[in-house]
Order: sequence, then C-alpha cells, then structure tokens
Amino acid sequence: RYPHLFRPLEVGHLTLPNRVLMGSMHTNLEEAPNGFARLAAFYAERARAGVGLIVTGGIAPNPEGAVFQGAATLERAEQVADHRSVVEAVHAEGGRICMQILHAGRYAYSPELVAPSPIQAPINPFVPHELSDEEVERQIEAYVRCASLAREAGYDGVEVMGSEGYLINQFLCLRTNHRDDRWGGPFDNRMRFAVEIVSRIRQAVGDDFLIIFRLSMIDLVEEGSTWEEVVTLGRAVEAAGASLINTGIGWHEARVPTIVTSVPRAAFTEVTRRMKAELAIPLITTNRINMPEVAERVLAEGHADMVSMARPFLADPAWVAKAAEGRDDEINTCIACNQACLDHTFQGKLTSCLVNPQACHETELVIEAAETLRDVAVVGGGPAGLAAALTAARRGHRVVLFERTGELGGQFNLARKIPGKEEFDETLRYFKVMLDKLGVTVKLGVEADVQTLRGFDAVILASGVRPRRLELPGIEHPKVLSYPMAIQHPERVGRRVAIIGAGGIGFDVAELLTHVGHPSLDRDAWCAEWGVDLGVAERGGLRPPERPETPRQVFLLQRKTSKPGKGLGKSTGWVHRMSLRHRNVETLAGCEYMGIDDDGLHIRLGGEPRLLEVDSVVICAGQDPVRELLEPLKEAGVAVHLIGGADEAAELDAKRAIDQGTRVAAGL
Ligand code: FMN
Repeated sequence: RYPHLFRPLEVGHLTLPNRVLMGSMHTNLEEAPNGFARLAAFYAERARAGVGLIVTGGIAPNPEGAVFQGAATLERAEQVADHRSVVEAVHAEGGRICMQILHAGRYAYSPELVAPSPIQAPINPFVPHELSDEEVERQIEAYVRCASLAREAGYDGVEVMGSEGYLINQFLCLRTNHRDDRWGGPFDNRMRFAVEIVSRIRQAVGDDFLIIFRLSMIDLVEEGSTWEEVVTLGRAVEAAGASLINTGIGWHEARVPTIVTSVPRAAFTEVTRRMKAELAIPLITTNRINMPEVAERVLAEGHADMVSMARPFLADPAWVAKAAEGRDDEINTCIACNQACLDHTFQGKLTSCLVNPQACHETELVIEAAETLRDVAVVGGGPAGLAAALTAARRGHRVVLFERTGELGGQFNLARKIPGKEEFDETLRYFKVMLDKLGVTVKLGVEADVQTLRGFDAVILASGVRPRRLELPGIEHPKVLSYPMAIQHPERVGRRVAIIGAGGIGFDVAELLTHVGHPSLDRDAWCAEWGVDLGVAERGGLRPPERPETPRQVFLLQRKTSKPGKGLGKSTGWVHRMSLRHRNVETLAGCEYMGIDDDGLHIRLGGEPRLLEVDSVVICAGQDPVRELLEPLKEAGVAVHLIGGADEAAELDAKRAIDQGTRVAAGL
C-alpha cells in the first residue's frame, strides 16, 4: 500500500527491508538498574514488528561527553556485554540496530564539561573548559574507540551525533567556536573535528559497518551554519566514509519549536530534499512524521530516502506492521505532547509515552490474557475510561463502557479543539477503532447507576471532572463562561476577554481565542510566525518572524505571583508562552479578583484596584472530581476502582489518567 515506504534500501553491506528508521531516543533506561535488559525488550518489540533500522539513544564516548554526570558511556571493554545483550535481542527478531555516539560538549549537565571555546550555553549553568589541541585529539580518539567497541558488541553500525547543538555542532559554528588553531577560524578548520571523526572511525571499523552522520541541516540559532557550509560538510562526511546522512533540526537552545505538537507534520523535510541534490549516499529525514501517509508522501515527493520516527515508536511499537498490513486506523499515533518522554528525561525519570504507558516499561507493565474472564463495566469515556476499557478488552474481559454524553473522549474532546493540539483527534480515533475491534459494548448517552452496575464483576469508575465554581460577586453575569463552554462555543466569547486561571487550560483557552486558523496545519504560516526559512538563506535558517493576526485582546490572569505557565511542561511551556506573546496576550500574576459587572472584571493588582474592560470572562480555575457513584457502589458491595480525574482532579492529567486506567485493567 505504501510502495515507497516498503521499498528495500541497499546501504553499505546491508539491505534494509523498508525505509523506516526508529530515531534515537535516550530513555534513561541506559542508566537504570537492569536497564539493558529492559532496553533489549524495548527494542526487540519494535524489531519484531518490522522496523527497518533502529538507532539507540545517545551513548557518550567518555565521561565528559555524557549528557549528565553518570550517563551511559561506552569506553571500556567490560561495558560491551550489556550492549551485546541489546543487539542480540534485536537480531533475534530479524532487526538491525546502530548505536548512537553522542558527545554533549557544552550541553553536558556536569562541571566536567568541555567545548571548543569556553562559552556557556544559555540552557546550562556550567561553563565549559576549552579543549587544548591535544584534548581535541583525545575526544576524537574516544569517538573511534567507542565505535570500535560498538562493533565488538555486534551493532550493525553507529550514528555519529553531529547536530542539535552538541559537541560536533559546537565545533562547526562561529556561535560556539572562537578558536584560531586548526580546529577554528575558516570553515575548513571548523569542520575538521567532524570529518576526522568519521574518517578515523571508518578506518577503524572497516567497510561492513554502517556510519550514519546526523547532520544539522538548519541550526535555527544566530551564527549557525550557512547552507553552503552544511553542504560542504555533508560532502566531506560522505567522502570520509559515512554510509547514510540523517537530518538534525535546530539546536536545543533554539527559540524555535522543532518537535512539539504545534509543529506541523513533516515541517522540516524540505531541508533534507535540498540536500538530496548534493549527495550520493541515502538521506534520512525527521521530525513530526507520525503516520504512514505522511511518511509515504515525504518519500514519494523525493524529500529523502528514509524517514526517521522516534516518538512514534514510543506510542506504537507495531507501527510498521500495522502500516504494512493496511491497519493504519489501529496505529496509536504520537501526538508529540512530550509529557511522558522528553519531560520525563529532563526530570531524570524513565521515558515513557502518554498514549502508551507500556513504552520503556515492557517488562513491568505486561498486558496478558486474563485467566478468568470477567464482566467489566467502565463508567466514563474520557482518557482514563478509554484506556481501562481497551486494556480490559485486550485481556479478553467482556467490557461495557458507559458514557453519559453522546460522544467518547471526555476532556480530549476539548483538547482537540485547541489550535496546535489537532493530534488529539488521532488518539480518539485510535481508541474508538480499537474498542470496536475488541468488541467493547459502548453505551453512549447512558448515565450508569448502581442498579445498572450491580451485575458486573468489576466496575471501573472514570467519571471525570467538572469545572470548579468560583465564588465571586457577579459570577452569574452573562459575560461569564466556563472553559468547556468557551472551547465548544468560541463564537460566544467577545472581543476583549479575561481568562481567570493561567494553568494548562487557561493557556489552551488563550491559544484558542487568539488564533486565526490552524498554523499547525499550514507549514508556511507556521514558518512565518516562528521566523523559519527552510531555504536557509541566512545563517541558521532564521528570518524575521511575522506576528500573526489575532481576533481578540486577551488577559490571562492568575492569583499566584509565580511566573504564569510555570507548571507547564519543560519542553513545551516556553512554546506556549511565546505563542501567546506573539498574539499580544497580557499575562497578569498576583491578581485578586473583586467582581464582575457590566463594566468588566474588577481586580486588585499589587493592592491597586484595576478594571479590565472586557466583554467576556472565562473561568479556568480548576476542576473537581465527579464521583458521586463511588460510595453507593461500595455500599452495594460492588468491586469498584476509581481512576483518572474522578480519582485526582487537581491537575487535569491525561498521562496519569491513561497510565492509571491501563494499570488498573492490567491487574483485573
Ligand atoms: N536525538 C538524538 O540524536 N539523540 C538522543 O539521545 C535523543 N534522545 C531523545 C530522547 C527523547 C525522550 C526524545 C523524545 C527525543 C530524543 N532525541 C534524541 C530526538 C529524536 O531523535 C528526534 O529527533 C525527535 O524526537 C523528533 O522526531 P520525532 O518527531 O519522530 O519524535
């Protein structure tokens, strides 16, 4: 069905069965107790479902190159056995796997960090040590030794991480390389480090070993590479013995989002297409490719020879098999939320996936056929209830799902209306398709009561939340709307708006009310807003951003004095804050709400009274659990499990809801 996606690719000594690369993700299993056994299970499951080639998460060639102190390295012979166990598990499934060598340079979160020049990264509190010429040589030797050890472990190749602002990128760009020796100055000198690494690895490993070079094709930072420099490096790396070139998009310190959900699908593949004309070896493209038709289109239009997908393999290990068998509608799509992958990594937790809590927990969260088949009722069709129903049904239980309203989805039905969160549609599609295929009886528009639920062996109560009422003079004024009302009926919201509550929902409502159209579905509009030039006419591919038009003036208010949006995800919060700034949303912290009347919203700010002359006030002041059925069910002797927002409404959290729903049903 996808002729380009499933065309074999000859590369180096290998024939890969398809054009799908599982992109590199450091999961933190690399450092966990028993982590390599868990990694072996993680990768083997993806290999079993047919992914063409896997690249591991970044492994440092030496301690100073590790992303954080104590992060995994491969530098000594005794470390090989762990890696061999991963390789053998993948090979046993017929898969292929390369190990990524990543030296963090000035991004290393450790006082031992090194870089071409002693220039601190804006995202790191540590100042790097400037490498001497001899120390540069030692870094190169570490790469080579690491690659040789990877070969000894049985890997099919290595990927040399040359992008995202890590050490190799730091040598390449004037932004971070102020040297005047043979490693700095003119571009030929600045690229020497990268080229030496590739050519000396090739000499050390021989011909029957892949070398992928991840090349930063658009840096998205000031003083990044010019397009000519990127092409020059690509050619030099090819000549030095690289087998494939992968694409890197943006440095970590870039103020342009590159992977969050509001980035259009396949937004950046155009830069890989431009490189294709310059090189003979196969090119891999990347970022926000998450469904087979997107991947197929990218390949069919000649943007690349292979597509990399990283997070989509957290969301669904069987992505390739499902695409191959025409079961696209069964794919659990990556919604690029980052909530359980990248944000976990930053917090030192294990990577997982909001839509698939089994990711990186393959050996621990096992969903097996149930020994005793039971009649299970799930009350509530939001994320928690959907996950519970799906998991129970996968185990063979007979499941009835009761949903009070006329449609499944719960709070996801609100989330999917927010510009930049269109991907939530896919999650709902996935659940609906799977419930149907697994034979779950879905009763829409049915308010379950004790009587209805009495006959079931187990009841999972996932009845969700209701918006919290705010006690405030004038709260009954017609200009006041609840957040569900504002999201479902934005046409009822006036031109000047105050949003009370700057948590995740307040931010979402602000996005909805200030957007025109859906820039996430329109690559050119999105690039214009964020100042991205896919033609890379200037260094780094930046151009002056164009401010989007906005239909409303919005004030986003919070009682707390902390920075609004502080509670948003580390990898996504800054994007939301910038997006609202692009739309002139005024955020006010430390507000005391006095009342609402015809004139607007009266507040006190720093003790001073102020009137916000607004036509509408939207309340996003939290939510309360809906669990009135809990006690009556218990009294009736029904075995009941409380999950999702009905259990814990404080922070609306789909990650927790899906995880909890899955785990409860896995244990029934
Ligand atoms: N890229 C690397 O080159 N090396 C890494 O070690 C690495 N670790 C990652 C860890 C996580 C949890 C995530 C989400 C991404 C990581 N990436 C890493 C970036 C991915 O390879 C990829 O470029 C990015 O996720 C965008 O692709 P996607 O939309 O297919 O996920």
